[in-house]
Amino acid sequence: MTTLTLVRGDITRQRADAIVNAANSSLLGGGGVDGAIHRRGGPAILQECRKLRASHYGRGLPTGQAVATTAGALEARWVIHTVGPVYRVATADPSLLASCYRACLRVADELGARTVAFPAISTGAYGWPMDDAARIAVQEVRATVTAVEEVRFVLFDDAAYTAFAERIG
Ligand code: AR6
Repeated sequence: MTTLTLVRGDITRQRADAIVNAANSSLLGGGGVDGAIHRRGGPAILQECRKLRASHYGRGLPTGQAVATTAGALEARWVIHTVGPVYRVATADPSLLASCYRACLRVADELGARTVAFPAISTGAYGWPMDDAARIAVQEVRATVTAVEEVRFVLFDDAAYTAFAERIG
């Protein structure tokens, strides 16, 4: 059974088997969570990302998919990179955001990870409304069959924490 837990904090400070990066399809870094992970984790992460681009993702990692690298200097064994959808009112597709959570848990199972820390994917630069993102995240994790024992949502501010807390109940 998977336990869902919540903490307010910085995902780069988490001790977990795997932490999830809200990346972009280039896998070459960016701002927000992505920037923080690469900064704190060091160059080993980017090095593996470049190799993955060369071997598998020349056209970029598609939205909703996930792939793992080393966690470099972070207190985790792996970083699982996923690409959330950009929120646009008329065309926002919740199934793509749900797919990020499912795909990360599938990769975690392949790795043998038992604890996985997630940020609130797509809710920063990609603009997804927090309440809706929390609903999708909690619903999808609960619906996914996985050997992961703890899914920890790591929320950066009070508003995000409250949104997730209301969904978890
Ligand atoms: N720990 C936990 N949560 C954080 C942290 C942190 N250190 N930093 C920010 N957040 P974002 P996205 C929260 O923008 O919306 C990047 O440039 C933040 O408050 O990191 O999926 C990528 O390269 C927000 O609630 O990810 C992509 O181009 C949430 O994490 C793009 O941004 C996600 O914000 C991805 O955008």
